[in-house]
Amino acid sequence: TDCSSHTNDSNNIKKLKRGFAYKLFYQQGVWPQNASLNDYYLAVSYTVRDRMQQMFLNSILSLQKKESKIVGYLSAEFLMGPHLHNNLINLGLYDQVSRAVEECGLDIKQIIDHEEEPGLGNGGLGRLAACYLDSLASLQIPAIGYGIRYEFGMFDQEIKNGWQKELGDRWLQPGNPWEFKKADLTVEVGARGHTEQYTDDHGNQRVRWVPGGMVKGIPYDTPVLGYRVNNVNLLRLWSAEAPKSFDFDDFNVGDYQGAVHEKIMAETITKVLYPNDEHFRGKELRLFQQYFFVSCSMQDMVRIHLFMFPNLDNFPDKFAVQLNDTHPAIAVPEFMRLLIDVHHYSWERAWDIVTHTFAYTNHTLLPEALEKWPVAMLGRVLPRHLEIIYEINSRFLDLVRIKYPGDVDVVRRMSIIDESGERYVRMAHLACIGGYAINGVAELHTRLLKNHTLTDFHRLWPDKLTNVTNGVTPRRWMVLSNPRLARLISSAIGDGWITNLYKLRELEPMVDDPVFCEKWQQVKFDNKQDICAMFSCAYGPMFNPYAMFDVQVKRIHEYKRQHLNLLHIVNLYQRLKNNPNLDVPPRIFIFGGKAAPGYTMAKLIIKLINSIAEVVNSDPDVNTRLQVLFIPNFNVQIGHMVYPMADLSEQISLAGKEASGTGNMKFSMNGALTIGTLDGANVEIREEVAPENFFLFGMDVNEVQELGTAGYDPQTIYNQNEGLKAAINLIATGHFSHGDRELFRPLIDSLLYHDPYMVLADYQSYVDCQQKVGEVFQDTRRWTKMAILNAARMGKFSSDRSIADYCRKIWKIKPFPVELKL
Ligand code: 26M
Repeated sequence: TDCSSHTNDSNNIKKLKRGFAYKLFYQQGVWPQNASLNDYYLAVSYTVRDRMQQMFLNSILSLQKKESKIVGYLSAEFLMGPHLHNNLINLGLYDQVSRAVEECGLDIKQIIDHEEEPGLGNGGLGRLAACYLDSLASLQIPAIGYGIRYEFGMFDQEIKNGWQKELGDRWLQPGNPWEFKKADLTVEVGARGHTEQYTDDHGNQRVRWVPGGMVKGIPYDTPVLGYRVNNVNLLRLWSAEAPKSFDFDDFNVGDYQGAVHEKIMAETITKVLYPNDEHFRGKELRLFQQYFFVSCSMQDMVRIHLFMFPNLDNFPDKFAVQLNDTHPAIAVPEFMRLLIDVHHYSWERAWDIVTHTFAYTNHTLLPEALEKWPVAMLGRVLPRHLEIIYEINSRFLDLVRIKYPGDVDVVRRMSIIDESGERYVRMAHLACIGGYAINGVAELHTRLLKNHTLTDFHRLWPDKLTNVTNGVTPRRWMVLSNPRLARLISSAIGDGWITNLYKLRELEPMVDDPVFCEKWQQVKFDNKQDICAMFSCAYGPMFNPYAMFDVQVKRIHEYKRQHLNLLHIVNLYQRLKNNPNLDVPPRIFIFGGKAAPGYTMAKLIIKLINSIAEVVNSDPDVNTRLQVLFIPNFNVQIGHMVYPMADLSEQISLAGKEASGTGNMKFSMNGALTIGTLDGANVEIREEVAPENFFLFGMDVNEVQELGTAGYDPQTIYNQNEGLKAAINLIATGHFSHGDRELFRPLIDSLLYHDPYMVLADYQSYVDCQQKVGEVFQDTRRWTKMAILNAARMGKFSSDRSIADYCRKIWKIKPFPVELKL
């Protein structure tokens, strides 16, 4: 380092230390010598936040001046993960803050790890929203993420006696230094009541909604940094409050209980995240949660627009509003209501604005996950919106009838209202009709949308449905979580890959450099040792970093087939027991993931993982070569440790069920090889890395379909496959449940008599493929080459590429660099 940057550094470190002391004294109210770790965490975070603030206000200022188009990303979930470390990296302040903290006698890692992560999402969909915010800012696209400030995010998972226990996530308890409450931007949201016609001052017939109650929506803003750019975007999360905090009128007339009750009801709205993904339950509070944050957000965008323009005519030129699945789809009738009832647009002009504003991303094909609200419930909670939905539907079906004269079936199929039994509002149809674009999240997924789930809409509007393959941010999922690998890569090819992941291709020639390969192995080994050290506290020094780390982390779901993984483990266990000389490399099977609290089968799968672990890990005949570990409470923070240490990534869903997957990308970027089916983005990953660098098994979508049509009988497979039969029998006869034959019966019976996700059909192909995986792993040079090529070819799966696709294909927005004027 040259002399001047050195003095700058030490100057800055001095300033940072002064900042910490100032924050400790004035913000936390403690002397440094009495400060707790939490005090220090807050003081460091506030100091970092101050540095962001200049950039943030500056970004808003230049936005207002240039009147650029803005993305409004509407999502019920943002699974951001810890902020401090990410902000330090994006600001380029990690080293300086680390040294400043060290000079205060502390360890930056300790402070970073102290952060209670904002887990405001279930899994894939919520984490995708967070990666997209990172890329939007890094690509200098003005954007606001709109969502819900859940007081309790995703529950914390504990394992007790092998079972999942849920604990409330009190993430706000220690204080959240990253958010700003914006009380002056409070909005009001109505609920229930009725609609009425009236004549306005100009003699026009109008409709208005007379809500039965009101709640206030209060925005909390979290600045979102880009990587080494001056742009700062915004995550704006809404919190519900009662309109009057203490109603003295009611108090005086004696209804004290009533007044307090109303306040409590209002604050229930944003109390807790619903922890079930991929499964729809028609809960009224959930419907109102969705409406609440959508109404707040649409009102907010309208306010911002009218601050700059005289009316809403040009709204679609200034805002692109993305619906992250159908959870915010009520935005379509809400914006219609605002335009017609509040801003007095005609239906036709309002519809033109609305249908040029929204675009909808579909994240699932599972029928049980598609949102459909009972008409009666929607009409009770949102009477005006139901009227508007009926009118949208009636006009839409007129169009369908003109397009397909005489075809009554297509009208039934495409209607927003499902009338096959109890009447429901199909939110996916509303989103398709109310926007200008629809997209799937991987090529295969989009193809299936076109040919099955949304085929009628695709036929009606062939240009509306497009693909944008998901991606993940290499800042968090490589630079932050795998510093050893990031350093090795940068030393070989420079650091341009961090903002242009395609540059990783320059690593390809390195596979022939033995020194580089050895360093690559060393990085993986060190990462594995880290996690061994971490778990030696809980389990003793039992985990062997020389073993293959075979990892499946994701929500527990039958369609993701954690139990297929388990059947292979039991089979391997039996083979090792029968043949102590079996030539297989030592393996640690690692699982992690949460089950929805009401999903009994998923919870039973967790119990089975832990039961198998208990038996296998304590059996000296096998435990030098086979171990099983369930990592409790898998979340973003634990993901930072897990993806970098994996040798093998398990992506084994039944073909056609996983829309994309994003964990698959995180693993490959960190040099894991994939064993996987032709599902979701696996297909594209395999295409990129080349088939010889991907362990493929199982049926493809067509074969799954054919087997389904031909009539699938799992029992035949069971009877014809000795290894499979033995594995299932071992579980069924209580080998892993202290002789209890009932415990796992529901799981066994489901496999034998229904097997909806065709676990048995793919079993042999999976076991054969795992055999090959073991053989290749024993050839370290070959494995390492394959791993390097995997990472080197991950360019496509940066969320920067995804966001660039959205900008070009859907939003029609160009980057908008912000200059820093001090
Ligand atoms: C719905 C209603 C009530 C309560 C919760 C929900 C709900 C919440 C989250 C439903 C689905 C939710 O998430 C679905 C999800 O995460 N889908 C995943 O999206 C990823 C990003 O596109 C894909 O990579 C995964 O394949 C897909 O499963």
